[in-house]
This record gives sequence, C-alpha cells and structure tokens, in this order.
Amino acid sequence: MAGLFDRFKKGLAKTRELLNTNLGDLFTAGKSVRQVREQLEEILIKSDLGVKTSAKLIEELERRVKGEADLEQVKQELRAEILAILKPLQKPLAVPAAPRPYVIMVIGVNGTGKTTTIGKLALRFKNSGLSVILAAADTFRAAANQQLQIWAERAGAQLVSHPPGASPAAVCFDALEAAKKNSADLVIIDTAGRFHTRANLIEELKKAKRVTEKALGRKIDEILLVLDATTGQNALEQAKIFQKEIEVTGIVMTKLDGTAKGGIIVPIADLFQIPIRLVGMGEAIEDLADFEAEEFVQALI
Ligand SMILES: Nc1nc2c(ncn2[C@@H]2O[C@H](COP(=O)(O)OP(=O)(O)OP(=O)(O)O)[C@@H](O)[C@H]2O)c(=O)[nH]1
Ligand SMILES: [Mg+2]
Repeated sequence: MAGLFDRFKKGLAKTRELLNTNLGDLFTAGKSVRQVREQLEEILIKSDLGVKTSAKLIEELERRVKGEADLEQVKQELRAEILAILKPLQKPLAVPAAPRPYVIMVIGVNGTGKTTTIGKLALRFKNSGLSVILAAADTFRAAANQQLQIWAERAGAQLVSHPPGASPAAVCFDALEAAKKNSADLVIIDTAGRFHTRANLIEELKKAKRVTEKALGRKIDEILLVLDATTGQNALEQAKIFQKEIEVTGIVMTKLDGTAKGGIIVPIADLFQIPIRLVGMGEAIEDLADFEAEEFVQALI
C-alpha cells in the first residue's frame, strides 16, 4: 500500500485542483487579501470549508498577510491555519489494555460506510492480536447480517446476530454476553442508518446504547460517527444531529478517495471538536488509515 500522503494526494486530487486553480486565479499581482475577500470566501465555501470556518480562516489570513498577497504565502498561511484546526483532533483509535471487553459502537446515516469500516477495523484489531466480536445490531435491513458476516469471516471475527426485525438492543446484550463468556477483547457494534426516513431510529439507537451500557456497567468506550466525505455539507448536518442526540467520541471520514468534497473534514473538526479517528480511502479491507493532519493538509493545498 502506498504511503498515507500519496493516498491523500490521489484521493484529494479533485479538491486540491479546484482550490488551487481558484486561488491561483484570484491572487494575481498586486492584490491584497482584503481586496479579494468576497471572492476568496466564495472559493473556500465552494471547497466545502463551510461558511463559519471560511470566514474564520479569512479573518486570520487578513491578519497574517498584510499588503500585496503572494500566492505561495497565502497557501502557506492557509495550510498553517487549517493544520491548527485539525492537528489537535488527530487522535487515532487505540484499544487500551483495559477495560475488557472494549466496546465500540458505530453510527451514521445509511450508506456512509459503517459496515465496511467495521470490517476493516475488525481485521486491523485481529491482526494486532485481539479477539473480536461483531454485533449485527442493524436488524433493520434484511441483508445487513449477511454483509457483516462476510466481513467477520474475512477478518476472523465472531459474529453475533439475530433475525432481521429483532431488537438491536437484544443483539447488543447478547454480544456482550458472548464477549464475557469467551473473554473477548473487543466488541464492535454495527447499527442501522437512515435516521431521517424512520423517526424512531435515533430512539432505537439510544435504547441500544442504554442496554449496552447497563450490561457493561459503564459507558460505551467509543462511539464512532461515520461520515461520507462525498456528501459534503450534508455531513455537517449529520454531525450536528448525531452529536446532539448521542455522545459521539470519534469521527471516521469515509470515501476520501476521489471526492471533490474532501475539504469538509475541516469545518467538521472546527465546529464539532470531535477527534478525527480514521479515514476510509476505498472499499477494500486495507483501505482504512489513521487520520494524519499534516499529510492531509499538504495534500489539500
Ligand atoms: N470509495 C469508497 N467506498 C466506500 C468506502 N467505505 C465504504 N464504501 C462503499 O460505500 C457503500 C456503503 O457502505 P456500507 O459499509 O454498506 O455502508 P453502511 O453505512 O453500513 O450502510 P447501511 O448499512 O445501509 O446504513 C459500499 O458500496 C462500500 O463499498 C470508502 O472509504 N471509499
Ligand atoms: Mg451497514
């Protein structure tokens, strides 16, 4: 597998081209940041950096680049500012030696890549010597169990599932029982997406969380929100709703391979201050990496 920087470079090529071409066109000779403020704001917003975050970046840029703005200097300052937002949230997902079982719940709207990410994670932790149980708490979609089972087999993880339509909370409970019985190290819970088409889904999720935490005797160790980078501004809305309803402890940004909307990770970090744990850069089992702020920023601008 290529290095992370090269993968970011490839994945973010569209975002970078858009941003860099527009910046290059804007900062022709003799202009100051103040003079091109509006156009610059438009460019940053178009690159999915978000309204609030773009305004903040420009304000800082104005402070730092006085007088005639040189393109290279502008880029360098933007890199530094974005890095200042992302770097504190670069906190990879690690499973500490205790407690056992360590429990990770994975949430997000449908199709963002929850199940795929779980498959990738299961392999990663299996390879690091942990015994892993996958809990198929997406009982909403008939094919969900089967999809998770395929990932479980690939990763060498145990699957706990109930028939479609069963209570997600019951699956979580059984998965914890199995983990205790088999002294498993890690339980990863898959959940159903599509919260907007079914009003009670967030409630169901909260119930699954409550039941899991009661059986566990503590809070779930990690609640990962999976966001699809290709949905751009929509991902911001999703983060807002989920964070309000459930205590999200980490973000996984998927589909960073080939999207023109990779910039979205910046306002998400800026507005929600949730650690960016992992990035998905493809559909294969090895296409998951820890988020690295420097590599990301270098590849972005
Ligand atoms: N290109 C790309 N595709 C991805 C990535 N992660 C997931 N996918 C694809 O996205 C699609 C949806 O992935 P799932 O893992 O089924 O998504 P989900 O969130 O579990 O979906 P629901 O269970 O329906 O809520 C699949 O076709 C995956 O192969 C990624 O990082 N890059
Ligand atoms: Mg799924």
